[in-house]
Amino acid sequence: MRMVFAALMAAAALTVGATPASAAAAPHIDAVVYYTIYVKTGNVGDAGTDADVYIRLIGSAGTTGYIELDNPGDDRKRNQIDTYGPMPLSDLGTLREVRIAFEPEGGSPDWYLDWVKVDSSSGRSDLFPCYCWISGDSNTRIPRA
Ligand SMILES: [Ca+2]
Ligand SMILES: [Ca+2]
Repeated sequence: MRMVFAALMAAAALTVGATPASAAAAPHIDAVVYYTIYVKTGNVGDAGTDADVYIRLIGSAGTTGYIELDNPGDDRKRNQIDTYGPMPLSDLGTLREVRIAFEPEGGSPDWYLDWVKVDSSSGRSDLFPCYCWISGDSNTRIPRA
């Protein structure tokens, strides 16, 4: 497992090094990357929710805490895409997965999540497909496509 991990890290380093935006950037220490998170609620009956939702981004170079996904107005209505950010974070490297922490609220709290997409100012766009119901006090792991 260690060797596999080392190989993945080496591949990630090569990928980062080959990215024009990264090559053009000044010193990489304390580099800030802006992340935009898109969340698509499914188009099936009762897909929407008033639950509290938090996301954690897990990358090869860092992991965030749980970030609340709450815009002004009604989030996570049926067939709606909610956009959060852009938010400045330290560079997470290659995103591996996201975690969705869920706290039920309101009527019909179960949520049908189609997918999460994360774009970054370093030029990456990563998709995390779920196509699943999220319910109860839960923490759901969604690997990158
Ligand atoms: Ca619902
Ligand atoms: Ca809201």
